[in-house]
Amino acid sequence: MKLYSYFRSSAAYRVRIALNLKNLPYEMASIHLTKDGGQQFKDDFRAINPQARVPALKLSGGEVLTQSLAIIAYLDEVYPDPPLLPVEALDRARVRAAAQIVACDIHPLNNLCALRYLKRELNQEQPAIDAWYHHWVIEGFTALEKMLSPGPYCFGSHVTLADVCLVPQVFNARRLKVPLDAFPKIVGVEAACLKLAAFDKARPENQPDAE
Ligand SMILES: N[C@@H](CCC(=O)N[C@@H](CS)C(=O)NCC(=O)O)C(=O)O
Repeated sequence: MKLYSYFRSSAAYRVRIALNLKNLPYEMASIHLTKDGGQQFKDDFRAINPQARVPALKLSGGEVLTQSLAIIAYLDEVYPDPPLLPVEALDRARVRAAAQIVACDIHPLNNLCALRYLKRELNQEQPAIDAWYHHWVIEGFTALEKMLSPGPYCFGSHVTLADVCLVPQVFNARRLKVPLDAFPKIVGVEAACLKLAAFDKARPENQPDAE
């Protein structure tokens, strides 16, 4: 398999974690999201993902999957060991809700293209953009902090999709200097996850394209 990734992309980070948890070997193609005006916009990458975003995962048969949650769901269905969702429907719904706070409610508002739009099209200054960024992380993390029952992972002693989504979002929050003192459970989950090789290997700073 070939993963189109960028070291700092938190959506690609999710997929790297899932691939590692499932012990699946993959090669990596780095798509630099800012160099040359953004390599994601080049025709050769648009041919792989018309949405011009990472991650994309090319399977050994040549099919390409996009959208991190869809890729991770595919991996979980085809390579079920270890599972990324609990057995019970109610528990699954809780895990998915936590994952979706990150993937649907925080990340899209703070994504590179959204921030670029605020700056270029809406002429916002950097302090306003930073305030926007912090606002959506804090709003989402405040809810998540109440929903998690760490032990030591988001929902107990098994890593789930919620952890796979949360750890990259915490990385982003730290990078943009969002204060995390109000979120001890989230910070604790991050610490527990990063002790696992699958998470550690997936960290942005451990990628071949890290800067
Ligand atoms: N919902 C998508 C988000 C993918 C996404 O937006 N990736 C970002 C990096 S984290 C990207 O490629 N951005 C390119 C851009 O903003 O131009 C997913 O989960 O895969």
